Amino acid sequence: MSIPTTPYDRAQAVARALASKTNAPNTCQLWTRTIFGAPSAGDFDGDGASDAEDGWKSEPAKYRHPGDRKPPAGVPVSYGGGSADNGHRAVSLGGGMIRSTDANGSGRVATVPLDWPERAWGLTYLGWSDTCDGWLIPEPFAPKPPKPEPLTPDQKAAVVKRQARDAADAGHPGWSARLRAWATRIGKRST
Ligand SMILES: [Ca+2]
Repeated sequence: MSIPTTPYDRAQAVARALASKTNAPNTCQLWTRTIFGAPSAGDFDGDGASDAEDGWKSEPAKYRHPGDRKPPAGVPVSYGGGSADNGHRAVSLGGGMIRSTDANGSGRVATVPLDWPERAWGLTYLGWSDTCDGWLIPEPFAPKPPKPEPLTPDQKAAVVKRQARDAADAGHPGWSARLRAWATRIGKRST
């Protein structure tokens, strides 16, 4: 079974979160899902409010990491509770830091520690998820070192011929002759 993926991967989400400086007050869930390009979770739990707690509850159980205080960079972190029981959502930057709405005063996005919403707002950390509102956040592809192209028989033969010349120059005629014979055998493989 495959699930939809968000248009922004974890690395892009971090960059987008860092670039965001202001927010409409009290729109943490909207801000967070916009960072990932994820859809609305709506009033998932049916309590009459569409808020951050709906976002957390909408994440598939297998993609939730309840209580894990070491979220990777570029995933949503969720908090429960608060005066209106709306909870809170923010974007993990890794290293125990998050990018959060209203964290530098109302309407101002700021980088704060993971437990800041708990200490400042009395919320309870719920965990992080690989998904945002049910959409999987892709991990960026790690750059792979380019694979060297295999040498053709002609190229291999040229390398061995060069070694044969070097051996001759170094005063090893017997070894040079063996290398030349080897180069000839390799060269015959080319088509
Ligand atoms: Ca709700």
